[in-house]
Amino acid sequence: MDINIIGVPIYYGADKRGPEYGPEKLREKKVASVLSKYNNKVYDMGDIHVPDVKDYDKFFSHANLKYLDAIMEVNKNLAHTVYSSLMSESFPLVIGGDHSIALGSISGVSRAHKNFAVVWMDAHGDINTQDTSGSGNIHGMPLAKLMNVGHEGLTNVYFQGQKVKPENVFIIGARDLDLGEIALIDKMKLNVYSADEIIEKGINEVMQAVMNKLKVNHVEAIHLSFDLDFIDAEFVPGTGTPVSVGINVDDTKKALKTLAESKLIKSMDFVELNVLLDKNDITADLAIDLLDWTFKHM
Ligand code: DIR
Ligand code: MN
Ligand code: MN
Ligand code: MN
Repeated sequence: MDINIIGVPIYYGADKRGPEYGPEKLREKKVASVLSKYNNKVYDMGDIHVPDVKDYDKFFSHANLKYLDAIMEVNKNLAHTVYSSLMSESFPLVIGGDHSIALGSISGVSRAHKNFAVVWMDAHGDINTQDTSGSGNIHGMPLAKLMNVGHEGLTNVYFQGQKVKPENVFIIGARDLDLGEIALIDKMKLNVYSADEIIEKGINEVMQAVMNKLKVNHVEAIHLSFDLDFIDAEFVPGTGTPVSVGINVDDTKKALKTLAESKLIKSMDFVELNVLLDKNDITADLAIDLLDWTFKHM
């Protein structure tokens, strides 16, 4: 297949420096040539422009949405880039950057597909709003906005309103949810498979449950949004908000393999590589290994 690598060098959603160097780091690690094995043609489309905003200006347009204007702008441009990529029958691989960029990538996907699923592999739910978030960090909110909950600047990125149906949202690996997030998950009846459930039942059983629901829902495509903190903190020093009692690397690979072999993944985010926190490139090398593994099974 044709793969479009789209870099988004942004840290504004995390309000912590480091993820903005993710795209360059993975290029340095030869991500394009790694993915061009397995008969892929890989096109590095470069980076989405991220405007310069000073730290002291981050609350400029909202008291609990840091860097709101820049994040809206970046995601609008990212959305159209992802949509254009899908229209040219390519696979957009969006490399972050922090997880706020899922807002743009999934908005682009939403314009291209009628009935698609979002598989959100993350220690967090990223389903806060400006009212429930304790941090004001937008990387903890994209999933809420994509379901049309929260600030209208963010729910209306690229086009107005809901981008993904709640029944098609699958959160896997959650173990650090805020109270407001739990309330919204219950209200919208989202499919959540916690880290505890994975540890208890085993990853294969959980992934089978996910695959069954995808089938019942007749989805035509999966957008995979992979946050490195899905993996247990022990194995990912280079991510901004690591959480322990998580998923080991073997189980992560099993989950990615099951999803890839479904042949339904048509687009993907790979986010929250914090280059400044990484130790000896452990997390960057793991990132390359996981991408290699995933595309090998597609
Ligand atoms: C927390 C942390 N729930 C927040 N979220 C993170 O700030 O909303 N998401 N780290 O990736
Ligand atoms: Mn996340
Ligand atoms: Mn996370
Ligand atoms: Mn995050």
